[in-house]
Amino acid sequence: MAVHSIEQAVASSSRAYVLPPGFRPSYGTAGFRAVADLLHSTMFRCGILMAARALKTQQVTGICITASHNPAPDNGVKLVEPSGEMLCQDWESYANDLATAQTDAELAKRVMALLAAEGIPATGPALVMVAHDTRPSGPELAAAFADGVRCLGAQVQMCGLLTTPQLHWMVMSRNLGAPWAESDYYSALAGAYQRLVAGTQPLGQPLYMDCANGVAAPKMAALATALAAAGAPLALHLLNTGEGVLNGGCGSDFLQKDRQLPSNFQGVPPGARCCAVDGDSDRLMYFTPLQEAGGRALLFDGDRIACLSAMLLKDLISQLPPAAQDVSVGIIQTAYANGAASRYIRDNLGCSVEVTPTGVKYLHEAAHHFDVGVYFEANGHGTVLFSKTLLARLEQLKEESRAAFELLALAVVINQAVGDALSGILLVEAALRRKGWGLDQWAALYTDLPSRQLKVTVADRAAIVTTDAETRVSQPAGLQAAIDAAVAAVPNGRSFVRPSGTEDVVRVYAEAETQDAADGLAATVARLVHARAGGVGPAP
Ligand code: G16
Repeated sequence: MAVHSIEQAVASSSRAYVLPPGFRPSYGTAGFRAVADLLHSTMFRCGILMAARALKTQQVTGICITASHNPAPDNGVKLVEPSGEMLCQDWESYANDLATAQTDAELAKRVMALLAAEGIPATGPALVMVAHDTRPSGPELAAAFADGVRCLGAQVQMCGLLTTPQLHWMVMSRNLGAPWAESDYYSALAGAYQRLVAGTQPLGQPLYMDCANGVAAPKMAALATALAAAGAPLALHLLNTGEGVLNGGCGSDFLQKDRQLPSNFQGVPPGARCCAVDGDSDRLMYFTPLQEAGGRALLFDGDRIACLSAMLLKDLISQLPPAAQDVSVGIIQTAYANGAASRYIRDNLGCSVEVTPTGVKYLHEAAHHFDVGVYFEANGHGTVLFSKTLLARLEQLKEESRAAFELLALAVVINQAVGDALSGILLVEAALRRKGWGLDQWAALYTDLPSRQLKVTVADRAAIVTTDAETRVSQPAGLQAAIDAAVAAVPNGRSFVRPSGTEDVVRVYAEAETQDAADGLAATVARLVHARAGGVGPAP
């Protein structure tokens, strides 16, 4: 397409997608997110951006339209690089530039500036894959996105309903020249799981899965069919499959924040193996109903999944031929990692630990520093990344070493593009089966320090600026000193605050020796944020 016709196409198509007055989208922890009604212009502009990215890289790119753990009326974008990872951070500023252009003409100028700055050819084959979660606004927003893609003369493939990690996996596989259809996803995971659990005993009880009333329900059912066909059936009870509100009183975020059983789990027996995912199925949390009254749950969060994964890896690596055992294993966490988990990793697993800011884009990047990078946020986002060098070494060894063969299977079971709750379930199930463990043994690794998370609404959450992987506040002045004083008053206390990148709130985290002390510290720090960072409404 000629340069002037691109400018015209953008300016003219953009008229159908007006930026709502006063709406200033900002690329956050995982992309743009807002109430769905505000997002048509953002979607259209993201379509232009991802077409440009496809033209620049000469590879397929993608988008999943989802607001993940947010309430059902919200929506958002997760933008997919050709590698299957999240949009490269260098391009986030272009995303903001396009999303915030005030007029059609200004948008067209910014698009032309992007194309010029990146040396992107005005013509060329380019394809963008589009999927969405179960939110009712998904198909309409996907159509707006597609209009943006077409402005640059690129093609769109509408993939319909998918989990976010499925779309990431499909983009990655397609660009690698590997089978990439949704059915290939199920058969690849199921076949690799079968290889990993061959010769081990099934866990004996069904897994109760909270599907958050989202996309995970039909997709896990399809994966279960593939597992049965591969000869490794998984006994499953799917709950919250879409009859209720998306993420409403259910799902991994509800469970992590409230530690209460999700809706419809009240009849599940105490001690049963349960798991929960979020609205787009990229977070995973295991849990079990506690005996005590009150519907409380014992959580097996991302930290604990990271420990279990690292143990499985270490076991397998120790069974490689001695000359091949020199494999670096790193664990990547954020400040939300429970202090007990960090201590357990340091003292017992002998793995390197790196801490990054919140956001899988940061953890994923750090995971590349190791032959195997295990990254999980406490909220259940994560995966295990194998370096290309290690995979090549394992390929050479797989005929002579059963452990090499099984490590290769593990690298297929666990999504190499991005954190994936469905593949994470297979990872956990395989690790427990191979150890012959129930939840009791998994729980006994360490005891979590009591913790509490709160949200504070402020006039402008950007007023809070953090440093040191979000563990310290540099602005507003004086807030960190006040938090330090509050923490010093609590034995073994720890607390930090940070602006959310997905919701319009400031998040508060506190940890201490007792639940009362953690609750008290979180409340104190929340009040400090409210008082010193422009709190809205009554003080917490
Ligand atoms: C997204 C990100 C995660 C992050 C979470 C919470 O998750 O992908 O890496 O942990 O947001 O971020 P924040 O605390 O900034 O709101 P999801 O599941 O909502 O896509």
